[in-house]
Amino acid sequence: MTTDIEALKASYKAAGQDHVFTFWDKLSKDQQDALVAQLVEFDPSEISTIAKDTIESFTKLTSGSAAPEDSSVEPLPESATFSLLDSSKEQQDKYFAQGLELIAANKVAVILLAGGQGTRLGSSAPKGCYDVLLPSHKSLFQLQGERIERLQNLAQAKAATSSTKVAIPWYIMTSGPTRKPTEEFFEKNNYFGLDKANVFFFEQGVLPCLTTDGKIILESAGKVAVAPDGNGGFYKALVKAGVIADLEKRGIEHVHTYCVDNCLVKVADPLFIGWAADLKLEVGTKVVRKRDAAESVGLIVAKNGAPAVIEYSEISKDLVGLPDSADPSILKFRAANIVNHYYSVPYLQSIPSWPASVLPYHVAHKKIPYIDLATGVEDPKPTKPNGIKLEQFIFDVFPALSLSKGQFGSMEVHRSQEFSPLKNAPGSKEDSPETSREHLLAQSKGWLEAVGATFPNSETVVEVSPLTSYGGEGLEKFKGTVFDKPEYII
Ligand code: UD2
Repeated sequence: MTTDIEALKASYKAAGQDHVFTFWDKLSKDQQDALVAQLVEFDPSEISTIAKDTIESFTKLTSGSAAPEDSSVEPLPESATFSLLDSSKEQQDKYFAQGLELIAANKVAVILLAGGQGTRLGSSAPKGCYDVLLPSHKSLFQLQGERIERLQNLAQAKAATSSTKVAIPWYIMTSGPTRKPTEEFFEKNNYFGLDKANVFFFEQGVLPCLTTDGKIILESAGKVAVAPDGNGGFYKALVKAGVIADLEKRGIEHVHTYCVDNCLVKVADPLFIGWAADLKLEVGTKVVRKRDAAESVGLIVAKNGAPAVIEYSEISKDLVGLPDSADPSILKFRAANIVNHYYSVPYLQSIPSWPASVLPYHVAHKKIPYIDLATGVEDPKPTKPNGIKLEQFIFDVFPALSLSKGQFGSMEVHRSQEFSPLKNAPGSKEDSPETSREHLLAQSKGWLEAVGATFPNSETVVEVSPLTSYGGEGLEKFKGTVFDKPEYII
């Protein structure tokens, strides 16, 4: 397909973005074609409008001149929350059984958010490939794949009467930089034993990086600097990549979506799915108690009566540290977002009807490789942030849901059992490969001690494979076992 170059140039000029053609005449035919292939993907007037609106509102927010939103912010009402910390085992078992039935009926799928670039971790490979140095040296992707396998087996036993093979389809959202290495990793690891017909890779969109006055940045003479459009790009990508259509084709009704870097994530958690299905939620989210006021997590709140998440990068200082009025020893706002969401398929099917305002753009100040338009000199590694990346946040759809109509719910879970994010480089005090390993092994040991196993030597290391146990079940045979060797993988 030949592009009308003059029309393209005119559309970029009309949007004040025609500087992207600064080096046009110096480009080879191939370079010109590559630049055009990028430019036709964007709507320059939309980019300029987003830039204007977003940068203005973000500047107000960070300069403290934004309207004081704090007054309209309260913790989520009890009616919209369910806590594993203070509900009965019977109630939890009931939801778990309900969720497992849904899995056994092939009505549950999983969507993994794996488009992030993990810059803080300092690894160039996709985060899911990361080995947190467990005795088994399993990657995060492998742990997640094996949890799916274990659940399929638990549900298959339940569905023993029917001939249907239980499958939990796994949709993996990547971004440009993570797509190829992720697919290669799955191929190399034979999809961690899963049937590759049930593993589906798709890609989120990208957006141009901008200068702080809203101009598209050229990375080089013939290339626009781009970045993934944020985990909120998930919704557009689901429609564009045909994931919704595939969910419909498979008769899926419930979706679990989660963050790749949480080594404790309960993938397709039957308890979570059963609870959300029982309450007929459109969207559900898991939270943990915030570790401390400084933890880099979003906060699940009620804002003007609707569910919302205030991201750690955008929350006001006074709000984040407010003590609880009833118990000053804990934070008033302590429901930490952990990128662990439930969606009903009917809700996802409504995506094409959403207004653009449902998903605003957020601004992240970043170091962006660029070419100087005046001198033609490239700076591949700026030493300080020189531009902005626009991204959408997956939880920004929450305010469009009604609490009074019961469309949204929040489930509080045990941090030690469900949340240990891998964010920071080795050696960091928190959220590092070392803390991931420590929390995973502590969970395994806790499961075995709960069935009556003993560890005479506190140095003993034991790793329970997800294929052996999903959440601590099926370990009764270790009752009375004395684990006295240095290391076990069971
Ligand atoms: C995320 C949450 C934050 C808190 C924290 C806990 C959002 C917007 N923020 O912050 O509230 O829960 O995690 O760990 O969710 N991703 C993509 N595409 C992108 C960007 C991110 O797929 O363009 C994925 C990424 O691979 C990961 C998840 O989204 O699975 C969270 O991304 P992150 O780790 O960059 O988010 P973080 O830690 O800033």
